[in-house]
Amino acid sequence: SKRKAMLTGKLPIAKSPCPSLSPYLRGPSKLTFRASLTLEEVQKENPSVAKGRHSPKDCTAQQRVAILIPHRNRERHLLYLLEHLHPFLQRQQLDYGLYVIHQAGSAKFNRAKLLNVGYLEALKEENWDCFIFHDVDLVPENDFNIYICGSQPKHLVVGRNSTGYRLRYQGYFGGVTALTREQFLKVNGFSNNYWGWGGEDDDLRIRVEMQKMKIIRPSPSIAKYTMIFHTRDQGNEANGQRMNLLHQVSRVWKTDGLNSCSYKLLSKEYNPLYTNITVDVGRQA
Ligand code: UD2
Ligand code: MN
Repeated sequence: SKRKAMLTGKLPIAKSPCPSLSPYLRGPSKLTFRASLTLEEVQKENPSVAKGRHSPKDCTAQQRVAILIPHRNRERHLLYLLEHLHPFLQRQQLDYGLYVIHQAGSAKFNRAKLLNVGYLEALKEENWDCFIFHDVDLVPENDFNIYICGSQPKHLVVGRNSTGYRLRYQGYFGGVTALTREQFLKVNGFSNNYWGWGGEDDDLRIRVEMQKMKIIRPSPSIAKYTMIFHTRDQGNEANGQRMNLLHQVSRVWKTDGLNSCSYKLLSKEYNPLYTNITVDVGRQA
């Protein structure tokens, strides 16, 4: 192909690494969510995204980043997230892929297990360096909040509109987090045993701390999100077991996680703006 390139006069030019700070960043933005928005419109606005993936044209990104979004019955939120996240990630000059992990059926929702599935399935396609575990309803407000991984696990949501942009509590690790492939493997991923709302994020924090890793956060002025308004979903009622489970982390983490994540893959669809993985994660024993 080198020969062919010479014949056609197009010399293959080695891309240089992307700059440490993208020149396309804009800073804070006021987000809007238009009721009449359609998927077709968002697709039109992102012609260079295919199968949910995109990489910078004229430089080589430092990391390959997979964005994993747990999902069921939040189509509207997903649409708004796609609308805002794709241009945001492109302005950051990332080499990224977006995965939606959709829980089939009506059993209790299991956010953590869906994210384990996302990690395992995404790695079958590409050796991603970095994973962003991302709620469907959180839209980043400032593109200086860079979606790449660091030497320590990162928590990217310091504040959001609904909590006055303050950290909810010390050690809070919910919403959007960034761990390298190795960091996530080291903690054996999330627990698979949190059915319904709450606790799974604290469980991951405990796993991270047990490995003597330290959670880092961007500055509060940057790590800001808008959470699209919602009430508690049907099928995601608060998990009454969560305190008990949190007391057992140090005992069970080695055998409850990525290495014990069993599921039935029902379908994998390549949409223009994301890969959709529909999975049967079972139900609470
Ligand atoms: C908080 C955390 C979230 C998680 C949750 C407890 C923040 C900003 N987020 O979110 O990360 O720890 O508490 O489990 O603190 N989902 C669906 N369909 C459903 C139910 C949930 O798609 O029927 C997904 C969706 O991606 C959603 C996420 O799960 O954003 C978390 O659920 P939530 O938004 O109802 O919980 P919330 O806002 O309290
Ligand atoms: Mn939410």
